[in-house]
Amino acid sequence: MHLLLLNGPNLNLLGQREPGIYGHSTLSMIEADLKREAEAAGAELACFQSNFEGALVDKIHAAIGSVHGILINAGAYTHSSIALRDALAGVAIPYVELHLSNTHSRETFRHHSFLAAGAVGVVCGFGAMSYSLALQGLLEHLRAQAS
Ligand code: CA2
Repeated sequence: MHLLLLNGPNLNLLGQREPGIYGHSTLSMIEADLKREAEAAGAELACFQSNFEGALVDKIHAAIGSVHGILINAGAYTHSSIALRDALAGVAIPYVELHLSNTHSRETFRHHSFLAAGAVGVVCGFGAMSYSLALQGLLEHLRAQAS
């Protein structure tokens, strides 16, 4: 089973700024932990972060035919990007949307997600653990689909 973790703009700064909101873990730490967790569950996880919307769209397109499921923290693009929504709908690969923070307890502009409607599920508010919970949810969904 091949999975892809996508992280959007500014998430490369994790662990270096605003630890009160986003925690102390760096993105590399989160990615390494999640790769181990995926491997233990018999899956392989590739990771990609970009601050560019088009680069994320290209990565989603490149997943056609080789990736079974996507985990995505699109950062601020969650609340603005019809391009990412269309790309995810276009490739028709099951995906889970996730966020470190509880976007619903923050500014109102973070309450709407352009990606949530097409997602298998959405996880938010558990810090770095959101990644792990999203992985578990995606694996469970893919296993149920396969059986
Ligand atoms: O809570 C999340 O995971 C978010 O996707 C993070 C985005 C924000 O725009 C979303 O509303 C919710 C922001 C990522 C910014 O990451 C930083 C990390 C450290 C320091 C500064 C920014």
